[in-house]
Amino acid sequence: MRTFIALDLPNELIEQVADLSRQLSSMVRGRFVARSTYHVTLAFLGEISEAEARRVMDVLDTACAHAAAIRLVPDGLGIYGKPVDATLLLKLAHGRDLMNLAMAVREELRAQGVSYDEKAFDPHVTLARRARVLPQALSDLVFPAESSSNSVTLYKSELSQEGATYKPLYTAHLG
Ligand code: 3AM
Repeated sequence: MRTFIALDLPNELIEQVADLSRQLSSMVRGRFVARSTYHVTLAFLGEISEAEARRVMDVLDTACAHAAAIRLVPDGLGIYGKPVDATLLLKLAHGRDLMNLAMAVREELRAQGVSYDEKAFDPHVTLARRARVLPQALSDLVFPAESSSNSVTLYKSELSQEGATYKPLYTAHLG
């Protein structure tokens, strides 16, 4: 199964990100993602076996055992890729607790021998894919307020013609 580990967004932040997304959708062409899929990826694992998935559940328990709720502080828009065909992101500030949690999850994955994509952690919420982003077209945006996440989830990602659907397999609570 194709999997990743992500911080979940609290409802008030989901509402505000959806509102930002609505504002952007009148300024940017692209495939805006469904609000039900908003998350902050901490580690992308790719294909793992059932046995590895069970070890990842232990990873979440260990990494989250002593962690408090994590502050999520919006920090403007960003893109991956070329502006004419980009992934459009809500960037998040690199707060100490957030960075430490991602590091703890990744360290624990290594300790359990589960491999993951080792690109540096860059906290964000994906808003749209295949987006054509012309910065001069963006104006007067209302950004989400800071908020806190209380849980980390192992997700299974199923790809189809309509895009990816994410199914929670296991959640560990923070705080
Ligand atoms: O948090 P976001 O939406 O940026 O881009 C994919 C998504 O991240 C990322 O994993 C999350 C759930 O699909 N992803 C997909 N394939 C990936 C890969 N090969 C990947 N991240 C790193 N390497």
